[in-house]
Amino acid sequence: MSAKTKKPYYVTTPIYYASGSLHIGHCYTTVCCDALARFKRMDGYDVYYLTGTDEHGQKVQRAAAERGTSPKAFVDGLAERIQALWTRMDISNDGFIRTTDPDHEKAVAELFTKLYEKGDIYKSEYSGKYCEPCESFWTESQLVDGKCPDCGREVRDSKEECYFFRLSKYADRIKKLLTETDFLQPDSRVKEMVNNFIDKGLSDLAVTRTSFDWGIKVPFDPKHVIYVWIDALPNYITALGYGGKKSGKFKKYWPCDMHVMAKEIVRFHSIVWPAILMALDLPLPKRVYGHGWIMFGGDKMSKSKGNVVDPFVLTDRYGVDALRYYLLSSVPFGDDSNYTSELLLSAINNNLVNDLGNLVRRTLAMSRQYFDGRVECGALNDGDREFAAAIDALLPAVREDMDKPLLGKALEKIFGVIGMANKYIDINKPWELNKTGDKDRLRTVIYCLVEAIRVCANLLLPFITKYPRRIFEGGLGLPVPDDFSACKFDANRKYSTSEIEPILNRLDVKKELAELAEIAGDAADASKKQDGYGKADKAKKPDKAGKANGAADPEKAGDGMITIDEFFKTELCVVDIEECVKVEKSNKLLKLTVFDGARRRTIVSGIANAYAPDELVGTKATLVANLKPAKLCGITSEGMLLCSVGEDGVPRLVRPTGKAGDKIC
Ligand code: ME8
Repeated sequence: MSAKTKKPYYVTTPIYYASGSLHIGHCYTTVCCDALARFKRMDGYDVYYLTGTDEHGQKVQRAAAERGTSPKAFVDGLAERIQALWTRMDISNDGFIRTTDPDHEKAVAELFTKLYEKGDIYKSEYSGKYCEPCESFWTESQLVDGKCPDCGREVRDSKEECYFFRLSKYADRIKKLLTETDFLQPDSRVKEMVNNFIDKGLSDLAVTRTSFDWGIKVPFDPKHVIYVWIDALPNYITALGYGGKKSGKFKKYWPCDMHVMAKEIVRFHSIVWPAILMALDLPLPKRVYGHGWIMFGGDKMSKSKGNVVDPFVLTDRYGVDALRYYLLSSVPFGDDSNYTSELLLSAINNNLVNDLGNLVRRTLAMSRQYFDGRVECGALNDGDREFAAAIDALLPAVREDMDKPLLGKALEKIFGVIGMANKYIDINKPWELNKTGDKDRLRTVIYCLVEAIRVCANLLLPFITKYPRRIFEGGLGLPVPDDFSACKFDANRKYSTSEIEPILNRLDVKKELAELAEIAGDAADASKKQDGYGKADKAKKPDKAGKANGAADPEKAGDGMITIDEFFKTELCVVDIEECVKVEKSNKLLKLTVFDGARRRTIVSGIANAYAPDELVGTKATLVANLKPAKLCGITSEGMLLCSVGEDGVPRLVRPTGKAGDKIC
């Protein structure tokens, strides 16, 4: 189908606050949307998948000030880290919006003026309860036990002149939208919104602040800054070019098919956002989906509470497929669920290694051993036909789950057929067929297994991105399909298979738990430092068993300190910079060739604001030599150059003396 005739499908994640490192909670939403986007693309839709960063507001301004850096330099660094995370997680987003993008800022300022001129925004005075971390005003009746209903923290009295959005005007239309259509899913969220907010009376919403200035200024009253939600929510249309000269994407993809977020911001997406769109006379999104939280030791995993799990660490150890699989299969879409290392390891060992990995390993090994990899189909018996029918039924069943969207259920169905294939081996006992010399039957049995693997790997492509590709290219000798057109049992193929690297080797759970617990203690300390608010909840920090109740062992890594042994794991050395060029499409990155006394390495470093490439050639720098290679802007960087960051937020090289290769300690 050509792009012109394909049906558009637009899916979004929330734009994440650029205020600290993201954790597996954010990965959850982004991976779920990615699976949806990949599935829809392969299912014949013209997909636009948007994610991005929410970069204005008091929190960001304060965090930047605490680091002695400008808000812009601060958010630039975080946006880069967040994009690196999405590259790591194989996220196939088509757009990445930052609320500091000039086009977004301009469109929001114009949209604000439009609403003001229409009378839907007016100036008045606000007095109420203010939750600083959430940047939300609340009425007394909305508080839960006198605390912020979203995050449970203390609120303070606050009074301020500000502009209001006339949310109350849209209350009836919003109630109808929520109760008479399937706009908001799952259904449990509708009740929450109607009972907790709409039926209590929708007040007009304060949409500007004068207490800080890191944000989009009200064009006709610049002492006011447009408050976070009316700046953030329109990202879903400004990213498509709404309000700008190039609005082709807006015409094509709006209204959005699926806004996905966790439950704490469903209120903004299902009440405030449709009201803004109604005021702008724009079509409403088709679906808002509020999933549950990943909890950690019974508490919501959050940047500001410090109980985070670092997705870089988990993917370094187990690979991207494992984390994606865990998130998509073990967290029921819609409900809360607890993260534990045990659950992650059991998903890896039981489902990926045992069920999927073993099926592929055994089948490819038998195919090689009995037929030198060449298998074709012979006469099918009743059992084979039943197996083939289950394979044929898979795509429609998975499609139905993806439309709901129930991603875990869809994966369960694919693993159902994988389980069936493992049973098919046990029932048909190929080793006995080999012994008795029934080669025709043996060939057909192996063929049916290869077919099951092919169809399951095809359907797994949206969910886990690496191993199914290896199955196609390495195992089955086939190109990786970009659609589902061949997702049915086909008796007419001629295979030439090869054995492939396993998805993962079986993990020693005890050993992994011990090592993860150690890392979790260190990571929590590090993320607390990065967060910078000094508000990390110590009592909830992961302890050495990965649970949320213990203090770290002072001998090891307590209170942000590391031991001398840990420090000595870092290898630092002097390098000569031999070549240096700017990285295209990046304002900050330089690509350097450095000599470390033994070999030349490519290093990508965010120092373009401090140096012209030419002035670095022939000078020395300090290299972190044993850092795992990482991709930045598509270039693999084989180490990192140490920098000091001054008050202007610009990193400058730490210059050593000595010759290339000299150790620094
Ligand atoms: O709220 N479990 O940004 P944010 C599941 N900028 N999902 C989680 C999670 C957890 N423990 N923690 C985070 C904001 N998430 C605003 C959004 S949109 C116009 C503006 C995911 O950085 C989940 O999707 O706090 C949640 O809604 C989002 O991250 C909150 O991200």
